[in-house]
Amino acid sequence: MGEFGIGQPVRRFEDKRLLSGNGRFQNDNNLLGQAHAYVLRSPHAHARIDRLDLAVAKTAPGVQLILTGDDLVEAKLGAMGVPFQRKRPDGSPMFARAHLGLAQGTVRYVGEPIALIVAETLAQAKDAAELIDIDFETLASVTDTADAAEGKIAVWPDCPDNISNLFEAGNKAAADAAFAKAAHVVKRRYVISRVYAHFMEPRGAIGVWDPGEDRFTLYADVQYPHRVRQALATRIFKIPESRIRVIAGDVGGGFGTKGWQYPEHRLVLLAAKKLRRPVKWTCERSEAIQADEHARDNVSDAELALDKDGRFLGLKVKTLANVGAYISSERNLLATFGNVGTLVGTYDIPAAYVGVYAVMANTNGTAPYRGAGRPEATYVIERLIDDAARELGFDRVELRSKNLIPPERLPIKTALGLNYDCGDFPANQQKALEQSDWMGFAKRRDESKARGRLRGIGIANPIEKAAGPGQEFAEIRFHPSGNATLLMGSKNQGQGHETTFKQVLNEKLGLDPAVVQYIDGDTDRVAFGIGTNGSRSTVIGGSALWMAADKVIAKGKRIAAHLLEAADADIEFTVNDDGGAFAVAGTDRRLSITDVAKASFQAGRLPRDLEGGLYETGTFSPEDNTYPNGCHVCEVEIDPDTGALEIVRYVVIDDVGTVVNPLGLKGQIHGGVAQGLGQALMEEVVYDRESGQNLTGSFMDYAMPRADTMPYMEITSNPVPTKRNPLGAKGAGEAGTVGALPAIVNAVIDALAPLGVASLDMPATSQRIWQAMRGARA
Ligand code: MCN
Repeated sequence: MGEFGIGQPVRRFEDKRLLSGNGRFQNDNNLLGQAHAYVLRSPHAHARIDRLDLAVAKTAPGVQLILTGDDLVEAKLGAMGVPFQRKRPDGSPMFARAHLGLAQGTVRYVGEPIALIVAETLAQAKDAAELIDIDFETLASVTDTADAAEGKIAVWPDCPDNISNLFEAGNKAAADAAFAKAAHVVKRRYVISRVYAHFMEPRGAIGVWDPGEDRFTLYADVQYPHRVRQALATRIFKIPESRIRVIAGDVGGGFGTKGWQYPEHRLVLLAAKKLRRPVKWTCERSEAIQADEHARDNVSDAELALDKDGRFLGLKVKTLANVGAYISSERNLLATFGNVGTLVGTYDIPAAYVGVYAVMANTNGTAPYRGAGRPEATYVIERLIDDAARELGFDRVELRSKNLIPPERLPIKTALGLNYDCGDFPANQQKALEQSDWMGFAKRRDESKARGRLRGIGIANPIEKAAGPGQEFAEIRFHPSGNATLLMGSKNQGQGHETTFKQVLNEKLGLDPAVVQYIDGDTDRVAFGIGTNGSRSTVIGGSALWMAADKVIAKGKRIAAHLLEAADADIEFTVNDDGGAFAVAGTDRRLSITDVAKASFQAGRLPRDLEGGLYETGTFSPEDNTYPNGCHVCEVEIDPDTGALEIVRYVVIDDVGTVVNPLGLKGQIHGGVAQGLGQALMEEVVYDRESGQNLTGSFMDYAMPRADTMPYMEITSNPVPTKRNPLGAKGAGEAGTVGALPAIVNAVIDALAPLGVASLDMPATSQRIWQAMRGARA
C-alpha cells in the first residue's frame, strides 16, 4: 500500500480545480449563438386550463419560440413511463400517468411546466412569459399524504382513491401467526416528512442540434449520462441512441435528485432543433423546489410483536408513500419499494409483512434522495424499538442486543427477502456505546439538569441495501508515451471519484495519479455507464476498474515476456513504491509498466500474435447487494424554556467493508449525517392544505442546516469486507443519512420523555419541541 493506494487518506485531487474557481459546472457552459429559455409553471395546485393564448407573447421583443404541450404531441415525443406493471389493492392494473413535459389541459401541482419560452435573452423570455394569457379554472386539491389516501379529492378522475398501486413484501400469514402468539404488540404511526435536496447548483440544460449529422447534444448536470441518453433516444425522441450525446461536466451536487431525465432536457433539445441554434435553460434557486423531484413523505403504521422476554417475533408495516401527481417514470416508485427491504433492520425478526401504498397527490413527484427509502425504513424500525422499550419497560440497548443478528448467523435471508452477507452488528453497537460513553450518560444528564437543561441520548443500528445488481464500466487507455487516461461510467457529483478511482488504479497498476487523466460524464468519450446512485460507484465502478486493470496485467505479462525473452508463466507483476513492474521470477530482469506500455505502441516490438497498443475495458455486475451497516449514537441538550436544541455529541461506527479512502469516507458520512440532521431537525417541504401552495419556496421558510448546526462527529470504521466484489467494499455515500434520522429523533424523545412527551414527528424544530413540552405539561 503506497502513498496513493487503497486505504490511504489521500486528499482529493479534484479539489484544487473545484475550489479555485476552475470547475466546469453546468452553468459555466455557454455556447456561441445560444438562445435562452424560461419555463412558465403552474401557479395552481390543481386547475383546468380553459384557454392558453400565446399571440401577444409571441410578438414580444426577442422571442424566438414558445412550446406548449400541443407542440410536444405534434412532434410525436414520447413520455418516460414505467416499464413494469404492478397492481392496485383490488388486483386491478396499476394506475400511472407520465408527464409529457408540458401540461396538457390540466395542471396538477404548483410548478408543473406549462410552456417553454425561448428568447435572445433570459430577461426577454421572462417578460414574454408574463404576456401568455391563461384562463385557469381552479379545482380542489389535496397535498397531504394521509388526506390523499382517504380519496376525498381525486388528482385524476379515473383514479378516485388516489392509490396508484400496492407493493407488498414478506409473508402476511407468517406475520399474522407471529402476532397471534405474541405476549406484547406495540403499535405506532410515524410520519416521515417531505424534503428537497437543495444542491449547491440548481439544475440546468443546454440543447444543441447538429443539422449536418442530424444529432443532438445535451449538456446537463445529470447523474447518469448514458441512461439519460438511452431514455431520450428510446422513450422520448424514438431515435437511435447514437444520435444523442449527453455531456455532464462537474455536477454541483446530485443526491439522487438529479437522477435522470427531467422535462427540460427534451424541451431544450426540441427547441434547439426547431431554432437551429443552442438553447440554454438554467433553473433558478427559487424555481428549483417547484421544478424538481422531492423526497420521502411517508406515513407508516408499524407494529412490532414481542415475546414476554422481549424477543422480536414479527413486524407489520403499512406505508402510505406520496408519489406526487404524476408517475412519470420508475423513479417515482423507487422510494416506495426502496423502503421495504431493510425495515427489519439489523435484527432477527422471523416474520414480517409490509404493504406500501403509492398515493397520488397534488404535489411534485417524489424520487430517490440520499438513501432512497432506507432512511425511512431505518427510522421506522429504530423508533419502534425505542417506543417498545419505553412502553414495555425494557432497556433500549438491552432490547436491541437481545435481537441483533449475531455474526455467526450470517449470511442470512431476512423475512423481507434480503440476503445479508456479512457484518458484526453487536460489535458495532458495543463500540458505539464505548465511544459515546453511554454508561456515563446518567451523570451527564444530571449535570445538564443542574444547568436547567434537558439531555437525551439516542441510538440506531442502521443497515442499508447498497450497490445492487447492475453493470458498471471502466477503461484504462495507455498513451504511446506510457502514461494513461482513465474513463469511468460512474458520474461524479462531489463524491471525489477521481481520487477514489485513481487510488484503485494506483493499487493495482502502480500508476502515478499525477500523470493519469480522468474522464467521466460524456457519452461520446466513455463507452458505457449506468451512473451514480445507490452508493454503487466504489463497489461496482471500482470493481470494473479492477477487472480492466487485471486485463492490463495479463496483456502486459505477455508483452514483457517477449521483451525479456522469458516464458509468459515466468513473468510476475508487482507494485511497489517505484510503481508497477513486470519481472522474470527469481531474477532482476524487469520492465516498468510504463516501458511495457510504450513498447506496446512501437511497431515491430510485439510478438506477432499480440495486438498493438494497451487499452483495456472492464465491466462488473455484482450478483447481489452489499449491506453497509453501523451504529449511530446522538446526544442532545434542550432548553426547556424555548425548545432550542443542540447536538452535543455524535458518534458513528461504520462498516463499509474495505475503506478505499478514509478521508473521503469521513466526508461522505459527515455529509450524509448533515442531510439526515437537516430532515430530523429543520427541513420540511410544507404545502398549504387548502390551496396546495408550496409554503417553503425560499431559504427563509425552508431551513437548511448550516455549519453551526453541525456537531463534531467521531467516526470510526469497523470494516468487515464483503466477498461480493473484488475490493471487499460496501457502499458508503448514503450511510450517514440512513443512521442519522432515528438516532437524532430518538435522542430528542429521550430528552423529552421525563416530561411525559411520548411522540414527536420530524422535523424536531424548537417550535415543535416547545409545543410538545407544553402539551405534556398541560
Ligand atoms: N468510500 C470509501 N470506501 C468505500 C466506499 C466509499 O472510501 N468502501 C468513499 C470514497 O471516497 C468514495 C465515496 O466514499 O468516492 C462514495 O462512494 P460510494 O459509496 O461508492 O458512493 P457513490 O460514489 O456511488 O455516490 C453516491 C452516493 C449517493 S447515492 C448520494 S445520493 C450522494 C452521495 O453519494 N450524493 C452526493 N454523496 C454525495 N456527496 C456529494 N458531495 N454530492 C452528492 O450529490
